[in-house]
Amino acid sequence: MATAVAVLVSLSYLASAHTLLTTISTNGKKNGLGECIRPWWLERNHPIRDVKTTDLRCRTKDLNGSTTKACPVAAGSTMSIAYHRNTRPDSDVISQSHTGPVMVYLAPLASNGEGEVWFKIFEDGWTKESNEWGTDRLIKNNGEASFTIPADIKPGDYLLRTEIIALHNARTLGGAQFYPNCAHITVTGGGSVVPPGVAIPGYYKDNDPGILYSRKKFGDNSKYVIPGPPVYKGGAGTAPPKKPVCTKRKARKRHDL
Ligand SMILES: [Cu+2]
Repeated sequence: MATAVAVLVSLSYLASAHTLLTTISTNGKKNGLGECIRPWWLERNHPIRDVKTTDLRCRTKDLNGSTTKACPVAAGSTMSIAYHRNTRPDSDVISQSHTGPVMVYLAPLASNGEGEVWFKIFEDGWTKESNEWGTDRLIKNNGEASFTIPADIKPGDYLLRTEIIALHNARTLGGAQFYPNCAHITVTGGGSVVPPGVAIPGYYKDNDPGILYSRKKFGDNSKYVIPGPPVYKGGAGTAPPKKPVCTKRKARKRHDL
């Protein structure tokens, strides 16, 4: 009997050990709970486990975004997101067992996230110096992660897709837990760049080295590969890396470009 109770208690603990995007802070202001965020699932904080489902996109019941408003953000500015286990004000962030990377993507809102439209603007995996995962830092920062909106992207409305991948069961196929959510932002200022994107779902495979992964709970995870494309490194008015083009004048001096 005592054992059965203990099992029930631990099961309910596990069931509530998930997480969701609760707030975003934009232009120096912390928005309200759920403001500019696509409404959560009825199950709210439950993870996605299938990389092929369209729920991997936004984990929302508002599939076309019609009920979600957009928060303005200046291109080149720093904004932040916050994840919590639930929507209560005293909620913690995520179970400490749920270690893994934290990522942020953008896609033009007009695409509704469909097609090869998602480009990554932030990722935080494992760091050797501190032996910490992105989720460890999230827990230390009360659920918050900060990043910069690229300075050179085209202004307009975007879907901001946030994602945590919890790796505690990722050693088996289909064991990784995905915690995506989407917010709507209006990027002001900016430039004219529309960075190349990838499809979500589509780009992630269930046997990607960052998705099917035997996490070392204590020790070196430096071989871990964060899923998805490389982070778009525009920003600060600089153009994305291009093949150097030799003009006639430059070519004489630096034809080895
Ligand atoms: Cu969980």
